[in-house]
Amino acid sequence: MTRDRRVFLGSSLCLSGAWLVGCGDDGVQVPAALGACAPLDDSELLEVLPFAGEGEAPLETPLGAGLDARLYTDLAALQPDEPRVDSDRFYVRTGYPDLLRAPDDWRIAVGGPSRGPTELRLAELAELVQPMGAHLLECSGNGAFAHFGMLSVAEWSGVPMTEVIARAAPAPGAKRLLVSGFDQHSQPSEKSVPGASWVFTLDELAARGAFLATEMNGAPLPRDHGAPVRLVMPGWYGCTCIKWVDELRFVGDDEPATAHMKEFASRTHQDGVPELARSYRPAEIDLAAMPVRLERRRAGGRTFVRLLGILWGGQRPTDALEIRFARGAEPASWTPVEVCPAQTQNRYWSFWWHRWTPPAAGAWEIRLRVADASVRTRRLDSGFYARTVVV
Ligand SMILES: Nc1nc2c(c(=O)[nH]1)N[C@H]1C(S)=C(S)[C@@H](COP(=O)(O)O)O[C@H]1N2
Ligand SMILES: [Mo]
Repeated sequence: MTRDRRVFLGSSLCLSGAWLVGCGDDGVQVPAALGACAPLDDSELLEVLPFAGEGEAPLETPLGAGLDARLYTDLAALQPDEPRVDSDRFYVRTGYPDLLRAPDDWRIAVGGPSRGPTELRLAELAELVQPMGAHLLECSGNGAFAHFGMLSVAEWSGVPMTEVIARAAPAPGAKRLLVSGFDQHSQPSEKSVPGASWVFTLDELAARGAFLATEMNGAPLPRDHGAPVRLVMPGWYGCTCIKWVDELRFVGDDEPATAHMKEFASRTHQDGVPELARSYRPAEIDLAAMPVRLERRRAGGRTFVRLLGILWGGQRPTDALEIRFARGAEPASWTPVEVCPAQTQNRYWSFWWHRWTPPAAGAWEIRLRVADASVRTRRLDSGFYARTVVV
């Protein structure tokens, strides 16, 4: 792990000496005085403990091609003072389509009942590009096989969908928009159906602050992340964040679900595979948390485990995070986890530390929960993000 990602500091970042002061709504809050939260004990690092039973997938290594291309972010390398992941470590799901010959003058076709143009030139949208802040993307197909590395945060610039839609000038009463991206690859996929498009309501796009991104971490969008233009739908799974966007179409209430929506129906927690787009629930990422790095440390002759973890997803911040360490079927209890600095946003992850002294040797399953029944945590509740360590 290098500290390369620090090169971003001071550019578009909003740094401040105090936790939550001096940042606009969209700024990245990097606590300059993280020491007030960081565990400043003078313990000695003995080893970084691996998570058990998560497979052998190599991290931060490009794998496969086309629709099967993957790169898994190494979450154990995260540093709490830098929420963003370098663009070349940001997870990839589907690589740049080898059949895409992107013209310099990229155009997005506009269809459906509209009073406006039949296409939007990216060049004309360029004047509307603005900083959009840090947002997290997670693949709905994330999992232990990838050490949960289909989850990353970047700082984005782009054009708010509300402004794009205004330019596209839909006929009055338009309610839904189909967003499609180029998705033709010469390599047949073993796992995925080609064709990437999702139907959103205009209200959802506006309420979530969706935008067409053209820049990531202060540079033009990298090829594998959708160059020259992709959708970012804050708070929704990555499968809705269409890359290489080449079509916007205003559609009616009876628009069928796309093949892409059907492919991702179960992973976005739909009931079955609905036939109509309007039957799909918002593909929201529920609040979730997991440890990302386990360090065995020693202080004053005693050893303990320090956990670094993340908290992400959900609609509003929580202060009700709890952790449980369970061995086999033995009874286990929940303990509060302090998120420090306190969670203030759900657009990207927050960090937490926890100190744990294993009471006995064995395989311990680590789970988190939110002790607040008003917060939906479907994946946490199902044990999806449970991780195991052998001590
Ligand atoms: N055109 C296109 N867009 C796409 C996909 C795709 O296969 N084709 N995959 C989606 C999925 S499943 C995810 S998780 C995100 C991944 O974005 P990233 O590779 O930039 O992390 O892109 C989405 N956009
Ligand atoms: Mo995904």
